Amino acid sequence: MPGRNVVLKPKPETAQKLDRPKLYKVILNNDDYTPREFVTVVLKAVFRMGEETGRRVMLTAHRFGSAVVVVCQKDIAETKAKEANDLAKEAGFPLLFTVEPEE
Ligand code: TYC
Repeated sequence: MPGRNVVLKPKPETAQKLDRPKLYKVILNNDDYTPREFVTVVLKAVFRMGEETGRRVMLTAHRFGSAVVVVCQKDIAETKAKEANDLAKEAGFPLLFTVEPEE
């Protein structure tokens, strides 16, 4: 019978499960001054969203105060948030993206 003589070795004590990297949220924060269209442009340019998704996320932040843009590894989340904040600063708007750990 195939497989009959297979010996199943127990995992060595030292074999450790690799922890999944902790995930972080990039949060889009609402403000009263940044034009809606500019927020959508930034979401499209930095987070590769299409027009419809960008507008939906922008409107979520506009209506509820904030919106989760993406959940990813810490370094990526921080790089993206900085890129987006830099675009806002360059354009003279107070638009703010923040990063926080996912529960
Ligand atoms: N509230 C802004 C306005 O009315 C638009 C806006 C939406 C700004 C979402 C920031 O994250 C934001 N012009």
